[in-house]
Parts: sequence; C-alpha cells; structure tokens
Amino acid sequence: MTIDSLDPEDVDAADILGSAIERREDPALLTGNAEYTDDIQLDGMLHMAVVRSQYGHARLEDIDTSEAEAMEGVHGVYTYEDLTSDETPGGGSFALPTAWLLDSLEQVPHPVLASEKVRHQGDGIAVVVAEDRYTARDAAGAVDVAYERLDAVVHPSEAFADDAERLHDDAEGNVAFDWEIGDAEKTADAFADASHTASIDLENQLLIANAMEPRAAVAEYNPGTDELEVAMTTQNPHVHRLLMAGVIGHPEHKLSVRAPDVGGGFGSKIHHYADEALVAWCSMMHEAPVKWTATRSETYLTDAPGRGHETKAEIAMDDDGNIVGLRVDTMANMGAYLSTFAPAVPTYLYGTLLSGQYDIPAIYGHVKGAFTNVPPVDAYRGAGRPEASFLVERLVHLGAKEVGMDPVEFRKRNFVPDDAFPYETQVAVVYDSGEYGKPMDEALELLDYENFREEQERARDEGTYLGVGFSCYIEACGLAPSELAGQLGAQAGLWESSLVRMHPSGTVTAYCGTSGHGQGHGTTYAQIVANELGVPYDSVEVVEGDTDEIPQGMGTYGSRSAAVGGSSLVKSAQKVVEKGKEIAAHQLEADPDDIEFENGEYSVAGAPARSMSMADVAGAAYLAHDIPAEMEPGLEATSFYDPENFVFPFGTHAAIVEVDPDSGEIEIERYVAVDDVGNQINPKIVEGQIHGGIAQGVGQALYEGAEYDDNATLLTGSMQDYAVPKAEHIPEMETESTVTPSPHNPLGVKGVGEAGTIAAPQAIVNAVADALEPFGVDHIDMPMDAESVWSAVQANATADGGAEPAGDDADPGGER
Ligand code: MCN
Repeated sequence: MTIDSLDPEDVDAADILGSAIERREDPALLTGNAEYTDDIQLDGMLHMAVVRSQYGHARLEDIDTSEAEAMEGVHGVYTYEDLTSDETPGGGSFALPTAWLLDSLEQVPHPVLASEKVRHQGDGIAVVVAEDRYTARDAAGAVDVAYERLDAVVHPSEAFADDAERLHDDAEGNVAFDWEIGDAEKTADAFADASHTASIDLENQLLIANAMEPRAAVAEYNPGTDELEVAMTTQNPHVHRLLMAGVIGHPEHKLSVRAPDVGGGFGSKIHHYADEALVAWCSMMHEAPVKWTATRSETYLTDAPGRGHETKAEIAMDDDGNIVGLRVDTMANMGAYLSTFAPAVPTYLYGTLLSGQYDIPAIYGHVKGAFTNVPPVDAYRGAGRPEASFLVERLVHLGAKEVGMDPVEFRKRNFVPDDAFPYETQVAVVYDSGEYGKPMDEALELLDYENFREEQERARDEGTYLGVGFSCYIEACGLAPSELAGQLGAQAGLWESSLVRMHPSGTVTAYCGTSGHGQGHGTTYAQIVANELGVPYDSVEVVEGDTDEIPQGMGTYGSRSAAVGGSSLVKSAQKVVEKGKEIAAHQLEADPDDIEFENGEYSVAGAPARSMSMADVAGAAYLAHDIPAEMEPGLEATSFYDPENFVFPFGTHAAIVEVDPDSGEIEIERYVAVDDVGNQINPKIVEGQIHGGIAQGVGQALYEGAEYDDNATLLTGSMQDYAVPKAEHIPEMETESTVTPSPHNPLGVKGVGEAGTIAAPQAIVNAVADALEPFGVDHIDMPMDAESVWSAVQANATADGGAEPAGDDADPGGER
C-alpha cells in the first residue's frame, strides 16, 4: 500500500497525531534553500586540509612541513607536536575519547593527529590552514612524510593470528575486548540434549555509510569573548560540544555546536572525529573562521564503517522443531582505534537481540573485538541489530531445513507467544510488547504463499529457480533508562530534553535535544505538540540541533527520537497545559480541579460556556496582569525524559527472488514488508523511513562492501568502486503495517528509522538460499554478487564440471 501525503489544512485538529501530513521540511530541501555546513561563508574565513596516511600501517619516521609552510597563501601547518606545545592554545587532551566502556576493554590512545604511528589509511598526520581550500589541499600534498611500512591486518581473524603485527602496545593479540552474554553451560547442555543442530560460518561485511553530504565543519572563534562557535555535520550537537570541549581544552559553556541542514548521517555523524575538533582548534589558533569539508574520497577513508563480523553460530532443535538453544561466537572488527560508541555496537546492541522473535530457552554469545588497520568502526544504520537479526534469521532458515519443516511453520512454532509479554529473553532484555504472528500472516497473505510454493515447484521443473526468504526481525531502540545504560557501560545518560514555549500570541516553539537529519522531525514533532496543546499544527515551530537554543540533548541515533524525544515533548507540553489550567481557573474563577482541557480549550466542568482558548491563556500568562499570586509569568516548560525501557519494533519482511545459476544473477521479483512500530505519529514518514532502510538493506545484501587489500589499502574508495545501489536496483516495495503500541512511553511508539535496514538483508539471502536449495547451497556471504552466487553453485558441481541440482529427486529438467 502506498500512503498519500495530506495537506495539514485538510486534517481535523483532533486527528493531527497519526495522520500522513506532508513533510514540512521538503520545500526548502528540494528548492535549494537548505543551508548545509559547506554553504556557510564568513568574512576572513580560512580553510583546513588534512594530511592523511597513505598506508594502512606504518611508523612515522619524519614529517617535513617546510615546503608546505613556505607556500603562498598558507597560514599554518600543524602536527601533533604543535597541538600539544606550550605555545599553542588549548590544553586539551587532543585524544578522542571512548564513551562506552566494557570491563575487558583495552582503552588505547587515539590522538587527533598521529604522532608515532599511523594505523589506518587516512589517519590524520598534519593539518594545513590556508587562504582557500585549493591552496590548503595543495599544501597538504606538499607535506613530506617518511614512513616505515608495517604489516597490516584487515579482518579480525588476521588480527588475532599469533604472528599478526600488533597495532597498539597495550593491546596484546590485538584484542580490544572479550565479552559474553547468556549462559554458556545451560546452552552447552541444550546442545548436548538436542535432536538436531544446524550451523553457519559467515562474514557480515564492512559497510560505508555514504551520506549524501560529506562531513564538514566551520568554526568561528571570537577572541573578544573567548566564544567558539562550531557549525558541523552532526547528529548530536550537545554530545559533540561536551566531547570537543575536552579534546581541544575549551570550556563547554563557551563552546557552541550547531547542526545546519545535514544531508544524511546513517550513524556516521554521531561519532566524534578528529577533523571537526581540529577545525575548532585552528580557528582559535588563527583567531579567524576556519572551514573544512571532506572530499568524497576522505569520507570513504575516514567515516566510521559499520558491521565487520566473522561469526560461527549454531542452533539446536528438539524432535518437534522447537528451538532449544542458540550459540554464537563472533569476532568483531573495531578498526584502528575505539570510536565514540563503538564498544556498545557488537556487544549490547548485538548480543541482546540474539533471541530474535523466538522463545529460546538457552542462548550464549561470545564476542571478541579486534583492532585492525581499517578506520575505526562504529554504528551504521542498525548498529549491531542488523548483525544479530541477520544471524538469527539465517540460523532459523537453516534450522527449519534441518528439521524438515516449512520455514514459516518453524518460525510460528517458535515465536514468543502473544501472552508472554513483557517477555524476558535469555540475553538480558525484556521485550515490551509484540504479536509476532500478525505481520507474518499479513506478509503471507500479500505473498499468496501457498500459491507461490506451487509456482516455485513448477518453475523448478522448467529450470527456473525462484526462492522466498523471510526475515522476522526484532529491533531494540530508544536505549534506556540511563541508569541501565550506565550499568552496561555508557558514559552518558540516554534521556532526552525538550522545551515547549507558548508565545503570547498563542503560537508555539518546540525545542528538542534530538537532531534530525532527514527523518522529518519538524513535521512529526509539530504533530505531537499540536495534539497535546490543541493548537493548530501550523502554529508550532520545531527547533533542533543547536546547543545555543536548546538547553541540553542527546541527539538522533538508535531510532530514539520519536520514543524518547517525542515523549519528552509530550511531557513538556503537558506541563504547559497544567500551568495553563491554573491560569484558566484563576481567570474563570473556578477551582483548577474543575477545569477541563480538550482540543485547546479550557472550560469549567458543567459550564462549557465559561471557557478560554490555549492562545488566550498564553496571552494572559505573559500579560501577567491577572494570574494566580505566586505564579511566575510566562508559559513554557522544560523536561528531561528518561524512558523506563527500550522499545522493540518488529515485523516480517519477505523477498521473492529469481536466481540464474548459470550467470549468478539475482532478480528481486517481490519485496513485502510488514512492520510494527507501535502507534505511528505520521504513517507517510514511517513508510519513507522503511523505504530508505530497505534500500540500504538491499545494498548490503547485493552490492555494498568495503574491500581492502592485504596492506589495508581501501579498494572501494569511490562511488565507482563501492556499489551503492541505484534506483533501478531497488525493488518495488509492498509495505503494510500492524500496530502494537509500546506500553513504555506516552505515545505508544516504537522506532522506525532503522527497521528496514535491519530486516532486509536476511530476507534476500534466505530467498537466494531457498532458490538454490536444489544445488545444495546453504549460505552465500554478502554482498551476493553474481560471481559469489555462481561460485557457490559451482562448488556443488558434478564431476563433469556442470552445476546440477543436488539430491536424487531434484532434477531441474528443462534447460538452464
Ligand atoms: N515516527 C513515526 N511513528 C513512529 C516512529 C517514528 O511517525 N512510530 C517518525 C518520527 O517521528 C521521525 C521518524 O519517524 O520523524 C524516525 O523516527 P525514529 O524511528 O525515532 O528515528 P530517529 O528520528 O531517531 O532517526 C534515527 C534513525 C537512524 S538511527 C538512522 S541510522 C537513520 C534514520 O533514522 N538515518 C537517516 N533515518 C534516516 N533518514 C534519513 N533521511 N537520513 C538518515 O541519515
């Protein structure tokens, strides 16, 4: 079903929440009126360029900056020595912090510029500040760096090899951490008693985010006030302000961070990178505005990639097809240093979802993080959850096959039952609400599943290989509460803050500490606030992404904005309504307990004619001529909302593919997605988020992957080489939804921003495995390009070299 956008004028005020209002942010974005960081031009602005390591792993023997310094238009060239010298401003740590700790974590230093060693291609070595960006880049090219090359490692399994070159002196064996979840003994017993087991050995490849807008920053230091303003591509300005204050040694209250329009992030703009901090420092150093914008090549070399798992896992079943155990052993690529939230991704965001949608009595997960010579790995859309969901759904596919059951029947047999919620898994989380059969049934109906199976048989007889794959995914978002996050290692609270301000004329500005960058918060937050206050939708303005405007905030990632930011806005708006009630009671000469509030009107119970509108109350609050004694004038409220639990969206995605075993080509014939993200604030935006997410999931399944050679040199460093799917590669998506509200927030919402990306890859891989079942192909690592599919088919080739279906009764007939 495709949802039509609605003009807000055509929607009744009472229906504003839950309606598919058109996105109010689009006109500016589509007509060239957006303001991106690189659009900012300031008088006297200088430009920064970064000298980056050519090599994946090397010792720095010498950095000669003399030629660059002598170039016309160059204002300065700085190395780590310069940053930390007594003669330069700052006094910061000049090292990037890790904001998520684990007991076994080896916290290695991550200097903003390398001083002794470079540990990945693109590692910063020096910065140049010059009149214009071209001079800056030319001068960066003139910095002469002498390297002593060292052996490099790309994959965790290489990093852990006995003879691997060590990246950090303190990280023995290149081990970043060693972490486990669940019950090893109970799971071993479950496997010992099981009637059937199935296993998998897979790689979940490294991906690069490819946000449309590269990272950029403009910093402006005012020597008169000592204030430093940074505009940058960020998903979480307040977090960047806090971290940057420590890195460059500038007080937090004299530092402001603002996100202008941001052209996508997908996680890659959460993390605190060196470059933005260096821009800020250079601005202080030169007492002038300084800009840096990454080239596309720089984003490939330095944006944190995501995923990067090597995993062995197994599933155990009893005779009736009940899953009795699941065991996982993963090596996770952490890259050269620990990025901001990196340790959380392959541990708590991954291990806690290993139960999937299933009631599994024994689970054990073991994860070992590896330092390697790729850029620091961190969250990329889904972050840990796609890896978990992929693994569980691949195992479930294989488990069903092992016990000889239809994959749908097997899943349904093992779903957490509807009456078991809240459901405590064996891996430390409590699912809030769920009805897992509903999206599955809806998907089966859309697919016309029974008929498809018959068609599949007929097609096989004719030598056409169709397959259907399911993905019954679960996701955790709105990580919470802060106390729990702290126990798990977060070095930050995970609340969200907002301010709802009524203006004297009755219009409203809603400020939220999240920082949207494509998700349509301007629209959905206005819907939430208009609904709570009963004011017209168009009278609500939404402000995000600026530490000077919004008291505090944690930002946008982990599909938290609706569940946590939205709930914070509800809380602030309700405080405004409550204060308004006292003003109305005072003016209407009634007891506050007798005042009713509905659709923006305060009225006296039983005497509806005695009423005041929200706008009248706002006017009275600021006029302050006649408000209750002791009451402060004004009508606004701030909240810090700390959720009581995560929210757990879920759904069933299914793909039908045709695979040509001779060429290895895969065609996605149909893609069906039925998602349950709780109550929907705006179904059109939900649909858009699902679409975008699926596109990225299709990218992972079929096209994308960061490839490095043995020296850790990136081979896929441009859009020519890194295959981001184009529109023609994305299937027609048939989307539907079910609604199971979350009991854990006042809106009953669950997150949607990552659902499609989490769900899609395994639907497609399962479908390909289903299509190639006659050839005995159980698994193909992603991206499943034509060569890997063809090779998998050939691996089962018969002695005469021709690939034929395996098994006695699977003769394809026909021609292939
Ligand atoms: N929403 C809704 N009803 C719900 C849930 C959400 O109407 N039940 C709306 C929200 O109000 C919001 C949007 O859907 O307008 C997404 O909400 P949410 O799921 O809370 O996710 P966030 O806003 O926190 O966005 C983060 C999420 C993540 S983690 C990645 S990665 C991602 C994504 O959003 N990156 C994106 N979507 C993206 N979309 C764009 N265009 N660009 C990115 O970089």
